[in-house]
This record gives sequence, C-alpha cells and structure tokens, in this order.
Amino acid sequence: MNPQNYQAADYFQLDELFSEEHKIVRTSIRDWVNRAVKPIIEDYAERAIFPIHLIKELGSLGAFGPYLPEKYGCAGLDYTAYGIIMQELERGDSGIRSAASVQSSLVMYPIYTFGSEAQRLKYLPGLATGELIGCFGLTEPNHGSNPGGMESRLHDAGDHYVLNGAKMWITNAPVADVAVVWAKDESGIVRGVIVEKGMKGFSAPETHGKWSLRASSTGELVFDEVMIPKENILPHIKGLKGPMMCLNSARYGIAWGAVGAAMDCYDAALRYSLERKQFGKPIASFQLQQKKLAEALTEITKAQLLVWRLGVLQDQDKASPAQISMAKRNNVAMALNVARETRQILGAMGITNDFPMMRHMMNLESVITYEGTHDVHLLITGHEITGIGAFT
Ligand code: TGC
Ligand code: FAD
Repeated sequence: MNPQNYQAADYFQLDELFSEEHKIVRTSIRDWVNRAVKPIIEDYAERAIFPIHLIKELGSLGAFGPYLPEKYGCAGLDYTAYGIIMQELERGDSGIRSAASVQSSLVMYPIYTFGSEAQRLKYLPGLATGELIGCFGLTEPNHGSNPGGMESRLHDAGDHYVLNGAKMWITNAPVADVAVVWAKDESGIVRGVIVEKGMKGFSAPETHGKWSLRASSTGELVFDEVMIPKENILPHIKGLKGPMMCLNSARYGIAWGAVGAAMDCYDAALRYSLERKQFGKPIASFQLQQKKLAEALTEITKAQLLVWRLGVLQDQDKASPAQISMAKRNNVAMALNVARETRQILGAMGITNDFPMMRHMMNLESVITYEGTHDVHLLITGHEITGIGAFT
C-alpha cells in the first residue's frame, strides 16, 4: 500500500489538544517513516535483519532521549512529544520503536538520572546522534518477570569492579556500543554499571529464530570476569527501583507506540475494504466488516485518549507506575486485537507482506511480553487497588 495515502485516525479530534510543536514533531517523524521505514520494512523483517542504517537518521530526527536537555545534545521536548514519536515509529514497525525506546528510556534516561556529570557528558551526546548504540540488561535466563532474583554479580576488587553473569533477550545487544547492566553487589544490592563493547570477557551473541520483532536485533549479554572501571558505576542509584524507574519511562512510550501499530492496521483495512468488491459490492458495505472497523476505531480512540491523558500527567510528573502499567497493558492488547481483526478483513491478502497486519501482529506478541507481561501488569493494578501483592 502506498504509505503516502495513510490517514491517521483521530475520531475525537485529539489534534486540538496537541501543541504546534507536537504537530511539527509528529509530521517530521511520520514523513520519515513513510519515506525511510515503510518501503523497506517488510523486506528486513522477512530476512530478520535490523536496518541499522536507520539509527543515525533517527538521531538526526531527535528521536533519541527527546525529553532530555539540549545541553547533552537532546531535543529538550516534553513527554507528550516522546509519546507521539513512539506512536509514529511503531506505525512503521515495533522493532524500530524498540530501538528508540531502549536508547531513550533504558540507556540515556538512567545515564542522565543516575549518572555522574562525567558519564552524562561522555555518553549522552553520542547516544543522541546515534553514533553510539545502547542496550539495557535486566532479564536473565532464570529471572524474567522476577528481576529481583537476578544472579549477575558485581564484586569490588579495589581499584575496579568485576562483573559475572548473563542477560538474555536483550534488544540491540549484538549491535550495542554500551550496555547499562544491572547486577547485585556483595551485599545483594542491585547496582547499575555501564559496560562497553570490547571489554575483556564481555560478549553479546545474537538470538536467532524469532517469529516476532524480526527487524530488531536481540541477543544475550555474557560477562566472564569483566573488569569494570570504578567510574562506570551509576553513582546515584541503589536497589531494584533503579531499573524499574527506567521501565516506567519505556512502558509509557510503549503505551503510545502500540496505538501507532493499531492505527496502521485500521487505516490499511479501511482502505482495502472500500476498494475490494465481493458479491458486486465493496466489502466495506457488509455489516460484519463494518462491525470490525467500527470496533477497531472505538478501541483505538479510547487508547488514544488514555495516552493523551497519561502524557499530561507524565509532563506534570504525576503519572504513577500503576497508571503506566494499565495503559501499557490495555493498549498493547488492544493493538494485538486490532491487528488480528483487521487482518481478517483482507481475507487471504491479509497474510501477505503487501499489507502490515501480520508483521504488526507478530511484533505485538513480543510487545505484550516485554517490559512486563500482560499478566504482570494486571497484578500491578491489582496490587495498587487492594494494597496486597499477588506476585508470590
Ligand atoms: P517490589 O518489592 O515490588 O519492588 C522492589 C523495589 O522496586 C520499587 N519499584 C518501583 N519503583 C519505581 N517504579 C516502579 N514501576 C517500581 N516497581 C517496583 C519498589 O518500590 C521497591 O523499592 P524499595 O526502595 O522499597 O526497595 O519488587 P518485586 O520483586 O516484588 O517485583 C515486582 C514486579 C513483578 C512488579 C516487577 O519486578 C516487574 O515489573 N516485573 C516485570 C519485569 C520487567 O518488566 N522486565 C522488563 C525488562 S526490560 C525489557 O523488557 C525491555 S524490552 C525493550 C524494547 O525492546 O522495547
Ligand atoms: P517468565 O517470567 O518466565 O513468565 C512466563 C509466564 O509466566 C508469563 O505468562 C508470565 O506472565 C507468567 N508469570 C510470571 N510470574 C507470574 C506471577 N507472579 N503470577 C502470574 N503469572 C506469572 N529484557 C531486558 O532486560 N532488556 C531488553 O532489552 C529486553 N528486550 C526484549 C526483547 C524481546 C523481543 C523479548 C521477547 C523480550 C525482551 N526482554 C528484555 C525480556 C522481557 O522483559 C521478558 O521476556 C519479560 O519480562 C518476561 O520474562 P520471561 O520471558 O522470563 O517470562
């Protein structure tokens, strides 16, 4: 389908609620997605290759750490603008949004929030332009939903630390220059360290065989007696709340991003249904197809309103982690459902790479799993409502 004909659903006139700056950001990312992502993404996804050449373009668009200060080479925008960027990128592909989420919320955010001024100045400008690629290591082979059980260890060896352990399912790991890694010290306290590519004993093998996020690079992080200079520890954070605060920012972006994937599916299905004829009429004239379209638009609209309000709260520093969990959970499940239902509107054509639904659908199976599974986010809401944790 010609991406230039894309019509973004805006049934409740949300446009009126966005500033001129938000609209300028949206137009620039949307145009770039039409020009640079849409024409190539099916091919990269089919070949399971990460289009790494897009990273520096994303940097020049200001898509990395957009809410961080200009002093560090970032755009100095608000969180609503960050959400809009994620929405437009995920209309292109969840893997492209993933790369930007990880770089922004999971690498630049902790370096900015928990790092020393020397660390900020060393890493943030390169990460902002895409000269450097970052990744975030929290999940381990034996600890996914329960990161507090992590086995990676950081040992103080006097003039340096020694890192041992392994991380798994790490977005960008095989292509990353820097990794923000979480490990426990001798007292069992979670600490964050910046590990650089090339450090002796550090490797990042790629994970193959994914049917989801095929245009994203995923891998392991393996640490075998890696010597970490003392200046690479993040000095201003101790405990699991460090990585969890990063996740709040990333989950916020995913809540917006998933809406973009759903909007793409809806737009493709609406256009197809008006052109495709059966029984002498456009299939859009059949009540059952209208039901699918009307329900998709209703759910997209509700999700758009949810993230718009979440953006306002986040910009006022009032969004709670549980509100972010609710939005991430609702919007990703919504997008997955919209991808499945709209694919059906296309009949057999819906399974091909001429249309985006199957790719979005497969991608969203990762999105509903990472950054906290669908079930874990429900438990976070349950905990918030009742005051009783039901994780164990
Ligand atoms: P719990 O005892 O509840 O908390 C431990 C400490 O952490 C604090 N905390 C938070 N702080 C800020 N924001 C949050 N969202 C927080 N959640 C917890 C908490 O206050 C406490 O602090 P303190 O000072 O009292 O010690 O922790 P728990 O061990 O019971 O676990 C709770 C649970 C299950 C909710 C949590 O661990 C969880 O969310 N699990 C899901 C794991 C997850 O989301 N992993 C994501 C890995 S990264 C990823 O997937 C990247 S994909 C990137 C891409 O490609 O886009
Ligand atoms: P498990 O924790 O083993 O869960 C399996 C099932 O059990 C799930 O259905 C879960 O909901 C359920 N379950 C677990 N605990 C409970 C409970 N208490 N109550 C009820 N049900 C429960 N991690 C990173 O650190 N960095 C990354 O960059 C990153 N990128 C990723 C990219 C991809 C493509 C994928 C797929 C994952 C990525 N992850 C990353 C890992 C991701 O965060 C984890 O997969 C996720 O947190 C779930 O952990 P798990 O896969 O080990 O599942």
